[in-house]
Amino acid sequence: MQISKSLRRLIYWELGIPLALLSIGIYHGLMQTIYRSGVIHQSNFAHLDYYQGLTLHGVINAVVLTTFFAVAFGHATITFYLKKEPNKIVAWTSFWLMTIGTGLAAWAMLSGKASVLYTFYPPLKGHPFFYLGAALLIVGSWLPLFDWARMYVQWKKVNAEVKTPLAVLGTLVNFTIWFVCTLAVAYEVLVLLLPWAMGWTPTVNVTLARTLFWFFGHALVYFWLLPAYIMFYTMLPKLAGGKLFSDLAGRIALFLFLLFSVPVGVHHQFSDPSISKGIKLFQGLLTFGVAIPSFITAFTLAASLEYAGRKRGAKSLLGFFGKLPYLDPNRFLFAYLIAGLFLFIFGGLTGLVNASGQLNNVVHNTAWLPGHFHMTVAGPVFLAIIGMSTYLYSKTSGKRIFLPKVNVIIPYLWVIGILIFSTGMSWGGLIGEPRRTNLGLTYLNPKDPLFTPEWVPTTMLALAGGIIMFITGVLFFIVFFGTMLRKRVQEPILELPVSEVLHDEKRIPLFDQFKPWLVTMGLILVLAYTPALINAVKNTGPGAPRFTPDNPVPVTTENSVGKTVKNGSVNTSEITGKLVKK
Ligand code: HEM
Ligand SMILES: [Cu+2]
Repeated sequence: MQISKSLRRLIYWELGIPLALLSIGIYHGLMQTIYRSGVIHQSNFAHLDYYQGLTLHGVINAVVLTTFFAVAFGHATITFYLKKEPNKIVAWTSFWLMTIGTGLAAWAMLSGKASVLYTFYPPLKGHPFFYLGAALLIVGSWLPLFDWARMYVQWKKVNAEVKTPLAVLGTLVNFTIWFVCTLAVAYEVLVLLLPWAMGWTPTVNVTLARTLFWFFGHALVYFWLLPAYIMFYTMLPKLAGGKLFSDLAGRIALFLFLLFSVPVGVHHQFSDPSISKGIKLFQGLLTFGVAIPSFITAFTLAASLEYAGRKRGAKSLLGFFGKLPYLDPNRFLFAYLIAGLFLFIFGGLTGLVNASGQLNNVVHNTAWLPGHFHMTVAGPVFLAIIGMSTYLYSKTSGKRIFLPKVNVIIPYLWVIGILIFSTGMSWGGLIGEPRRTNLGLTYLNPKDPLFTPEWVPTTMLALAGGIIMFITGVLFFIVFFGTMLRKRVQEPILELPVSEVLHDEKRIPLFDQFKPWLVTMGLILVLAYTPALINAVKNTGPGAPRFTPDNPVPVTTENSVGKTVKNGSVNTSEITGKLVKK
């Protein structure tokens, strides 16, 4: 379909800005593997410190890129399926809020004032602009939901008996999850962290902050993932040359995500002492609930691919795998999606280890974790994002892809890089190699008494994988930005691959309306989170003063020195004496 120039521009910027920033993210990815393997024994390189780089890496790759993309892709799917464009004032306001927020946070990180990692746990304190930037990015990403919901209600009035297109359902489910979960992090940032970072409140309740963060943080991973799921259900079967096996399966999976995405965040806090065992067990069980939509998806997609392969002449039981268009430059999106799905098998399996209370003790805070999530967020999520960005850009600009044959092998190179990288990280994790640690300074420095030779092969493997990933990342930039520099040769249009459905079940009202699901979502949330939050408020230890990453002594301001801080919390002046640091 034809779309207005304004919407086209919006989509270009929302894809282009985070992809340009991604160059910083990918650079630091490579650097981390270099520091960690002991190739260098420095705390910083090119004026950027390890933790500053790690913060930039996590925030840009996992938060900025994913959020901008979800919004751009949401505009594209809603416009394409509802055949109507979103309100431009809302869409551009959202864009500017996200961009200004990203700019503020980027300034804080690049100037070294917010090396607090993308989880920004207190008592580490970042510059107030970091928190403000994050809040603006989030609020900006909320706005389109209200406009899309309005468009959907109008569409439904005219099409009451028509099933809501799966992609529209997915986008609305995703942004509903996003809206609900970000309320918690907005509260954390605006009520707990900002006043504390400004020095207005002397201490902060660390457990409460962490609990609110993970209320958001786990749902965040589904917010990353659902755009990829939308592509898997509504595009992959078509790209493979077949049909979606069941439309209803997709609907059920999406609604189950609405129920299970948020009330499981405590599985990131299995080691937090203030939260009681019962809540950990309950949320741990709910976590396994997410396995249901995942298996529904795995079987539905496998059946859809089998159908495609058999249509192309496959005969034997698994012969269909050999008949799929893996290297067709005209269907390069297939390559990105199938490569991501392949990585996701390992991402899912390692995730089951993390989610199991006892096993989690073995891998907690080890390199196993980044080994796992580079096969999820840097796997299917990342590949779907970069593949779809190239696709959407090329269609809506009317430009041909630069180096199409390179484009179609990028996802496979990435898979090779990740598999080597994650093998090194996971193996290292199992023999105690910590995450979030610049190992080259000590553990992988032969001159240091802490030198740990067992971690030489594991970190070297991660380095080898990191180099391949970095080179693949550079190839992607050449293809994407090379395409941008080309001349328009076709009519610019908005077009998405649309899969027909093999079993197009008749409309079941329960699976075509939001209300019952939203109510159930609210109920499970209250059940799962009321006790967790009560624990966090009741079992709070001493409130934590502010620390910066470079100093074991808390930051304190002129006027809090010598004054006793509020009830039960530490007296920062006792610890610091007269030391004053701003
Ligand atoms: C060249 C490609 C990449 C390399 C070599 C790489 C490498 C690494 C390494 C070694 C770590 C762990 C550092 C530590 O814990 O000390 C890490 C963390 C992380 N990476 Fe990557 N990565 C790459 C791409 C990506 C992508 C594409 C994403 C997401 C879309 C991503 C998301 C993350 C996140 C969220 C963390 C955790 C940060 C933290 O612990 O605060 N990475 N990466
Ligand atoms: Cu989680």
